[in-house]
Amino acid sequence: MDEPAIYFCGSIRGGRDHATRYHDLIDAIQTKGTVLSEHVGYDDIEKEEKQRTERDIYRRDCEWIDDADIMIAEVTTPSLGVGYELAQAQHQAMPVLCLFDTDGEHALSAMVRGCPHFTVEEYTTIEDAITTVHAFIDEQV
Ligand code: 6K6
Repeated sequence: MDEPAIYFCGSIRGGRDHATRYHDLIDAIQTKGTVLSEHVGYDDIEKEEKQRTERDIYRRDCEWIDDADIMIAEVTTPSLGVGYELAQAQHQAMPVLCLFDTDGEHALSAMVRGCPHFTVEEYTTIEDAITTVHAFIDEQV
């Protein structure tokens, strides 16, 4: 695998408290591969995606997950959509890294932390998270 296609997951309707972090992680991931779901880090995702129906968003995101080689999810803010995407990746036997900030307000779901298919890594600084992400991608290529 030369230049992996990476699907990045982060909360949208679950809450945008960590949107800046998603943006920084996406930038860092782009040095190692192609991020299919760049929009997850946009400040104005609601405006960007206003023209699309929810069915269109669902279809497009599922197609991108089908095309992805690796999934990286920032799971600090609980999100139904991210949980759904993680299950899709497991179904496709795709490598999955979940990043969890230990300073967050919520405990991580046991369905994520307990899933043997997912690599769950805790972090406290964005620099640590980026180091973890780069090492995970290097292991897959
Ligand atoms: C319009 C208004 C608010 O959000 C929008 C556009 N919505 C979405 N656009 C693109 N991807 C989405 C959208 N909603 C959910 N997703 C996918 O689910 C992303 O890939 C995220 O990783 C995940 C977020 O799910 P929720 O449940 O937090 O929204």
